Order: sequence, then structure tokens, then C-alpha cells
Amino acid sequence: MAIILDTISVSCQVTSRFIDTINSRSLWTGNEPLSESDPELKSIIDKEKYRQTYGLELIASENFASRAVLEALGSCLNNKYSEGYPGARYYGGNEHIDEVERLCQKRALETFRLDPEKWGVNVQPYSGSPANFAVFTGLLQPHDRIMGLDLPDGGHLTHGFMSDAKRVSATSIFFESMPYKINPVTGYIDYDKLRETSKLFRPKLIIAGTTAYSRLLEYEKFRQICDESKAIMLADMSHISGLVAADVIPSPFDYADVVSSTTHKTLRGPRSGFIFYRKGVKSVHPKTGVNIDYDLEKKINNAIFPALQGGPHEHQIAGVATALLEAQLPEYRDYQLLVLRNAKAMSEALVKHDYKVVSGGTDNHLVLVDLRPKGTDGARIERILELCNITVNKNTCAGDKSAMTPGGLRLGAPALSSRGLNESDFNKVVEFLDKGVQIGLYAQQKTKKLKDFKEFVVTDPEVKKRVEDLKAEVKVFAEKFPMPGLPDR
Ligand code: DSN
Repeated sequence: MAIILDTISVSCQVTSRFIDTINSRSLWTGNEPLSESDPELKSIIDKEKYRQTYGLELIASENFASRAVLEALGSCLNNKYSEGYPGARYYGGNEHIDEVERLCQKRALETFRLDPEKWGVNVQPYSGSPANFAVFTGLLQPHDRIMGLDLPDGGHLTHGFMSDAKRVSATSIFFESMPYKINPVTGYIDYDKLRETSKLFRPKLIIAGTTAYSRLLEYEKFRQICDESKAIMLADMSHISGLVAADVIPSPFDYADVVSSTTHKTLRGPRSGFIFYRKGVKSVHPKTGVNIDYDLEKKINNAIFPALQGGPHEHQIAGVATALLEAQLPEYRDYQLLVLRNAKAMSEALVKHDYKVVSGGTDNHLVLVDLRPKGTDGARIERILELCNITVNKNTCAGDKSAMTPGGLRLGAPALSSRGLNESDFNKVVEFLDKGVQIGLYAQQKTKKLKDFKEFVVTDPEVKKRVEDLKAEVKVFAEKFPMPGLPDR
């Protein structure tokens, strides 16, 4: 009997503790704001918002999406599975999702001024790398040959990067890749060499696309070279799609068979991707006179789903749809023209401050600075600038051996142009950059290895003071410019 009473008593205590816990806070309903439901995460997000707001964002592939885009991203569309394509899904309840995806497709074609009879688009790639791999999966057989701009010369990993030691990118693991290069003296793509090597290599696909190249691509030359090697021409316009949308630089659509892109760089949308493909009549059979159609649509759609991806991220697709509507506004064209002017101003100011700009200037949204003549490298200067809340990324320059301590910095104008900075503001930005480089050179004199440098810059009192001073100057400057998408700072 005593044992039974003891057991009942313990069980009552546990129950009462459980009820106390429930009473001490309200039940989780799923309707609590993030600040209540997860204050720890909210405070990290707030710190990131502070960093973005009070710093200078110069990473060439980043931008600030609009409030409308962020709203679409945070909408109920996140909740829905919709494997398949509009009108042919593997889940019920996709009536409105189909509307979203069709709207995005329609706006994508409109934004890039494409005839829906001649071009189609898949808006489901999760981002740029999956988009490129889907193109290869759909249009090539394993071990088919690909040529892309080498990573150290300004190409992307997915364009087939291999190091001396190994095949780094999946593109080089599952396909045979051979790079083309820039001319190290001029900094421009060496089209003659590409033509010569493509005739020997006979690739099935050539990529016209870059991630760290400040000049315009000569799409007509790519087309000729592709025709000579009977290669498919893929233009990866990820970096420049906003400039193409606004029609302020030449468009790859006049020449390419397939065009891939991310949607969050110059385009200024959410993180996502798309693939455009030609459709309709490709040629007329010389003997029979019968039309021969492009066969890209089915291959690319099947590569995205079911071959590579599962359910499309329809909240991202909705955000892309909104960004594409914004891209059709007259103010968007003004913005992209500002990006071009600001990048040029940044490049000219750097030259005035005695920096070596690769290729001598820029025709697009970015500038590649070679720091080797200054006796330093991108890794050290990236770190110093980061401490001062100026965000850049280290980048290889032609001839570099290491991607961890490359000779250059890649600087882009899109994000700060979204905050309304103009050319004279970019002159000021270059003054900040130069001050950061001077701090880096001081720290470099006192240290040998990168590891020692990194330790020194956060412990040496002289460096710490100079960093704090520059960071404070950057804050006062940056807070003058509003943050799109984050109005309640
Ligand atoms: N990571 C992107 C860039 O910074 O260029 C490309 O995917």
C-alpha cells in the first residue's frame, strides 16, 4: 500500500511540474514571432542586418533584394510541394502554384524580350550551379567534352574546373573539360586560342560565361567558334543578367542555344536560377525541305525534374517573378546604368590610387584588382577590410597558383548602387579601400605567414586602433544610404 501511495505521489509531482512548465509560458502555436519563438536566432539575424546596413558591400555577386521580393520569399508558398510542371504535378492543390510558376515563366520571357514561339524557360533550378549541371545532364552524355573559361582566369567552378592535383568540379568529374584562358597581358579572353584549341578538342558544348571578368563577352565570336566545332553554345549570364534585362549591355540571346543564370546578382531577385532554351524551327532540311525543330525543351525540363531536383521552391519562384516585374520598370534601367557608371568610377579611382586593374578597366559591374604589384594579396586584404566592415572577396589573377592566397580582389558595384551610391560616393569607397590596404601592408611587414597575419591583425594594438577608426568612418558613411528591403533599421 505504501509503495502504491509513494508511486502516486511521485507521479503527481511530475504531472504538477509539467503543468507548471506549461503555465509559465504560453503553448507553442506556430504563430509566435521569431523574436519570441527563437530569440537566439533572431539576435544573429539582427547582427547580420547591422553588418549589411552599417558596412560597405562590394562582393560583385551580391545585391539587396527588394522588400516585395523578401515578402514573396517569406510567404505561404514555402509550404507547398509541386513536383512536376504547371498542369502536370505529382501532388494535388497546385492550382495557385501553377499560376505562380506560369507568371514567372511569362515575365522571364518578357523581361529578356524573347518570343515565346522561339524561346522557352525553366524557372525551377534551385540556383546557378544546379542550373548548369542540369544543362549538361540534359544535353550531354557522360564524358562528353566541355570547354569553359578557367576558374583562375575568371570562369566558374561549374564550367569544368580541375586543379593540377584533381578534378574539382562535378563538371570535370562526369564530363571531360578543357579550359580556355585570358591573355595574361591584355586581361581579355584569348578567342584565337579558344578557336584553335576547340578545333583540336572538339567539345560538345562551349560555355560563354564568367564570374570575375570585367569586359563584355563577344558572343558572335563564341557562336562562330561553336559552329566550327559543332558545339552547343551555353551562355551563363549569372553575373550580368540584370544588365542584360535592362538592355544596357549586349545580350547573349542573339547567339546562344541555351542561356543559364542565377537571379540574385545584378538581377536583384531572390537566390534562384533559370534556364532559357531555344525552341521551334532550328533549320530546314537541305534535301527534303522539312523543318527541323530544336529538341532542347524536353531534355532540359527532364534534367531538372525528375533527373536532378525534387519539389521546386515555389516561394523562390514567386520572388523571381516579382523581381522580373521590377526589372521591367524604367527605374530599373536607371539603376543598371548607375551600376555601370559606378563600376567605371571605382576602376578609375583605383587607377588614380596607383592600383593595377586587370584589363585596365571595366565594361560591366565589376573590377578585378591585381594586388601583386603592391606586394600583397587578396587573402590578407580581404581579412583587413572585413574587420573594417568592407566586404570584398579575394580572387585569382592570371598566373596565380593558390586560390587561398590569390593575388587579387574582385569588387562589384551592384549592391551599393542599390543603396543609391553614385560615382563620387564610389571615389570615397576607394579611399576607404586604400586605407584598408595600407593597414594590411603595415601588418604584413610585421608577419610572415597568412596565419600569423590573421592573428596579428586582431591582437596588435596599432592595427586594432586603425581598424576601429576605419570601421567607425565606414559606419558614418554607410548609414547615410537607405537599405532596400530592410526599411526598419
Ligand atoms: N559564387 C558566385 C560568385 O561569387 O560569382 C558564382 O556562383
